[in-house]
Order: sequence, then C-alpha cells, then structure tokens
Amino acid sequence: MINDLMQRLGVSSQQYQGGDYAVTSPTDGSELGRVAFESADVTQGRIDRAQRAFEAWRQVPAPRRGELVRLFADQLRRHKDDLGRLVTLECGKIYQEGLGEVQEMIDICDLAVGQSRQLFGLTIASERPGHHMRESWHPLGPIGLITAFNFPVAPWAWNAALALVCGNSLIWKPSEKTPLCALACQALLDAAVKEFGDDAPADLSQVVIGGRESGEVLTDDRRIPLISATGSTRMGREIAPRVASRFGRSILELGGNNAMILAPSADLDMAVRAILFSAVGTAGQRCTTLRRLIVHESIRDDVLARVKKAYANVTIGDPMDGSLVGPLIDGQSFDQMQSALGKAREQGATVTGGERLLEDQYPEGFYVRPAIVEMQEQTDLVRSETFAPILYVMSYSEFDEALAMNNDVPQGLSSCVFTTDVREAETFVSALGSDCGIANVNIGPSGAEIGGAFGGEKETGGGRESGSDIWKSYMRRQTNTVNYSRELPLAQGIRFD
Ligand code: UN1
Repeated sequence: MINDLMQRLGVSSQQYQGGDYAVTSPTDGSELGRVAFESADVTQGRIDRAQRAFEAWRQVPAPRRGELVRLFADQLRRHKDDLGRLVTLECGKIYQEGLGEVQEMIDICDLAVGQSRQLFGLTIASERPGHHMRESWHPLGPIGLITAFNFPVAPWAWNAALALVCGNSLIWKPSEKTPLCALACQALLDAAVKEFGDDAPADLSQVVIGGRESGEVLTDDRRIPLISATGSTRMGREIAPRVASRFGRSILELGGNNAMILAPSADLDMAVRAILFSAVGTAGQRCTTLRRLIVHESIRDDVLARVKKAYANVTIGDPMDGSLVGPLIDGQSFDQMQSALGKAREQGATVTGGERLLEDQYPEGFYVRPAIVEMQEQTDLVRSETFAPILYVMSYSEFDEALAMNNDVPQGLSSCVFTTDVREAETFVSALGSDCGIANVNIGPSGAEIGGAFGGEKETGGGRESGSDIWKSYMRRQTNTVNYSRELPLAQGIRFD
C-alpha cells in the first residue's frame, strides 16, 4: 500500500527505501520505509544551492511566482486523498484530520496566490520639498524551515507558500518521525515546478532528511536570514539563541497550554462538542489542544457528567477506519502521559481514563483512552505541557479568577471562553483579558483558519505564521527617500554650510 501511495505522489523508491533509518507507522509499528540521514556537508551544499536559487527567483515578478503556488495548489487538490492518507499513516492522526491538514495547505496557497499581487508598501509624506519617501518590500533569502511530527505538512505550507511568492528559496528539515510526508510534498512541488517552466530555478525548494546536526547547520548559517521552527519549547530554547547570535530572525511556534473558561451562561451542548474535538482530537497532539478546562463551580458537576459521557462514546482505534482518536506518536509519548497521570494522582486528582487500549492487537501501537483529570487547583503539573490527551479540569467562582488562571501558565498560544454574557466575552478578548496569541469566544482553542495570524506569546515563542500581514516576515523592508529637486535640504532642518 505504501509503495502505491508513494508512487502516485511521485516519490521514487530510492528516496524512502535503502537508507538505514527506519520510518515506522504509529498505527501499528509497521515499517513504512528506510531513509538515509544526510551529513552536515551535504546540508552545507544545499545552502549554497539555495542561495543560487534565491538569486534567480527574486528576479521573477511576484505575480508570476504566485503562478507556481497556484500550480502547487492544483497538485494538492489532485492528490488530497493520497497525501491525507500518508499523513494518517505516518503520524497517526485520523484520516479526516489528515485531509483537513491538506486542505489547510490548499487554503494557504490560495491566500498566497492573491498575496503575490499585493506585496505593497507605503508612501510616506516627506518633510522635505521635492522628495518622495516610501517603503519597499524585497525578497529576504533562503528560508530555513523546521517542522514537527504532529502537523507534518500544513505548517511547512504556511511558510513555504508565502515565502515562495515573496521571492525566497526554501530548505526544509522535517521531523525525523515524518520524513515521508516531506518527500511527498517536495515531489508535488517539483511537479508544479516542472509545469511552471524554466524561470523557476533548480533547488528552489529542498528537503533535508537528517537529525539534529542538520538542524544545527541551518540555524547557524548566516546565509539563512530566517528560521521558522515549530516544535517544543525545549527545542525553541536551543534554536532561538543560536539564530540570534548571528542576528538572524526566527519565527517560533512552540508549546501551548490552552484553556477554556466555561461560564454558567454558556450553551453547554455547544461547549461539550467543542471540548471533545479540541481535547481528544488528534489524540491531544495539537499545539492548540485543549488542556485546561476552567469551569464555573455552579455547573462543574453537570459539565463533568456530560464530558465523561461524551468521552465514553469516542471511538479509539485505526485512524483510517473512521475512529475519532488514533494512536499516540510512540511509546515515549505514552510514558510521558502515564508519568503526568501518576503525578496527578499523587496530588490527589481524580483521573478518569488514560489507560492503554488495543495492546494485544497492536503491540507496537500506543492507543490510549483520553484522560480527564479533576484537579483541586492549578499546580505546576498543569502548568507544563504534556503532549497527550489529558484534560485538567478546575473550577472557579469569579470570572476574574478564571481569567487569572487562564493566564497563569508559561505558555501563551490559544484560549477560549464559552459564555453568552457580552461583558465576559468582550473582557476575555480585551487588553485585560487572555494573554494568548489566539483568544476565541464560543469556539474551542484548536482548529484555526489560515486567514488569521497563528502563534502565541511567552514560551510559545512569539512567532506568527499564516494569514494577516505575516507575508512581511518573509521579506526585507526598505525605506527609500528620493530627491527629485535641484536642492539638497537636510532632514530636521540642519544647516551644514
Ligand atoms: C499545530 O498543532 O502545530 O489551529 C498546528 C489548529 C491547526 C494548526 C495546529 N490549524 O489547531
């Protein structure tokens, strides 16, 4: 099956077979392929070629660059099922979500195509007569992309689609756990390049299959002006100072610890559906997963009963077979989940669920029942992100207290309130409300559309990707003052004669 799939996606067998690093499927531990990790020298060579590709690509007019991204989106539409299936096989998320991830790629491509005709700057009033002042946006350089296993294709596309229309070349180091998805995306982009014609340079986009050293080659090379990295806060802590020490820029999209405040006036049916999708969807392995439920004390028992009932009906199993929850990525992730649940029990919490399932059928697949953990208070355990389906439930009495709990974690990615009280809703999204990059009302914290800026504050890293004006991150800003007069007046009225 994997061979047919890879063939249809245009990946040659030598690319994913014959190496010595085994790529396994989290669904059942079966081997999907064997890739070879490249050496640091090979990665260096890629940077040389990416630099040359950039020098050619920046000369192609931006709307024409948009045409390449349009062709790429066509490829994605044509191969949506196959790529969605590969996402499911390689990272274990259910097929519906695999398809959703590919749709997210298509959406950002569409946005980028439009953007390719709108890379405009400002004209600014000059204080001097006979002078024009304006702001121009120019291509930046080869962009280094580092992505995580849980979204093996979409975050690359958020960066790649915009970076390409902005006139940059790309070097992508995917997670070691999901190299096949990266090879497939690269093959689809190569097919689009072929259709596009000769004005797309060779090596416009490259994939680095490698380990940590390859990542370090990218972060340390001054020819790469921007590193965009998605992953853990621990990873971000290593990358950020390395890039900063050479004055490179970075876009960091790191851990989240996303909460829902559930107020007494909320539509509870809607809230429970939102909790279910955002807490157990993707087996709790989204950076935007709902991890903390802060519920008003007056409705706590009712909500808990409803949420437990909804959890009991969730189907867990083969992500290709219509289950709602697939496996965790690996045994290590399972161990981390168990360790967090153990600590919660020590702290006196009541834990429902969390146990391993289907072990006989899949000895190498780590399926778990999503856990609900009733806490007395928000402890340091709750403040740290465990990348697994654990929902900590805590209660509040005053709205201000709930808001303070929402913000009292090191991470600042996503958040939401369920309420029909306009004062609470508007306070939550005000300057005094949620301190996160994403703050929603009557919508769960996960599943953002690509039109907005995506990312968060504090230990989430401060980066933003996707829509809004994020294209500017992939360009360099230049201020131009043009004197069309016959005089040379100095700014600030300075006389120098
Ligand atoms: C991630 O988990 O790294 O908002 C990205 C969401 C998705 C992206 C998640 N659009 O949940």
